[in-house]
Amino acid sequence: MKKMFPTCCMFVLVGLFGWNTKLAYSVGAVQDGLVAYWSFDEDTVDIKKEAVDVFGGLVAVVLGDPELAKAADCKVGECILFDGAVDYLLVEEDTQNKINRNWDQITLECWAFINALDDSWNRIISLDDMPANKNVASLYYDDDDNRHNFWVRTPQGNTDAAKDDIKEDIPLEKWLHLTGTYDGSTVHYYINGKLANKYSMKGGPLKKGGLILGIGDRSDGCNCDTIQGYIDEFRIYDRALTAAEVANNFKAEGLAVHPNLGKLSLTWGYIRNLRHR
Ligand SMILES: [Ca+2]
Ligand SMILES: [Ca+2]
Ligand SMILES: [Ca+2]
Ligand SMILES: [Ca+2]
Repeated sequence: MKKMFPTCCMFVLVGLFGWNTKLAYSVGAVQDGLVAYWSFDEDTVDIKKEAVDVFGGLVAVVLGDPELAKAADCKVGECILFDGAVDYLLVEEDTQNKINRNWDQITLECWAFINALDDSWNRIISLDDMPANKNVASLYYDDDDNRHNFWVRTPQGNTDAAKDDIKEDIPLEKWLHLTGTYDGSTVHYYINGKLANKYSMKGGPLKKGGLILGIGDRSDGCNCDTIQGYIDEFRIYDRALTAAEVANNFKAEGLAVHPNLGKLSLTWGYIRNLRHR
């Protein structure tokens, strides 16, 4: 039987012990090495225009007509629904060079719910320098070749999809927590907090120069690698998270809450999610 924690009891507890006791239930995502975090919660998204990274303040411009999906259809608060035609988000404002920089190591992490397969090279997340195509780090799937993986290319080498990918279609219509890490020589690809794929790719750093971040398509918006589905809770780190950290983030809802630092919006977001259980 599923263990329930009724809303009424939660408020009694909050009343008795105050915020700090209740907040001890919250698992926060790792922040060491975090570069940007898009929660895609409604207070961070203007769906006709942009979605804001709540950690670092980067702005993802909205292209096409994706929808802001309601919390009941998402993983943590609200999320973005892409229909496979044109829709994607593009991080082009990068005056601090947080994205267009050398990446000795990298982690891409998000929740994804894929509604339907089509075509090839569908990019859930894609850090790339298209159309040069010399540097790529992408959580991707490919219906034509029945594959998915964390795919990496640097000037020194790239993932051999035929050899290194998971050789089956990405599972449909279920939430998947996807994490790809690359430390310059080895790629780890985790699904739902567990290692699903590991392979050697001795490519060294991704190189600065035209690196842009696409969410739901490759960065040049070819409309040939779009996805049909939802993306929630996207984080990018400048180091390879450990297996234990990935397992932690699989359980996390947002970042760790620090009530004394005044992050009240995260606090209320947490309460809202508890109510939905
Ligand atoms: Ca969300
Ligand atoms: Ca569309
Ligand atoms: Ca394609
Ligand atoms: Ca297929």
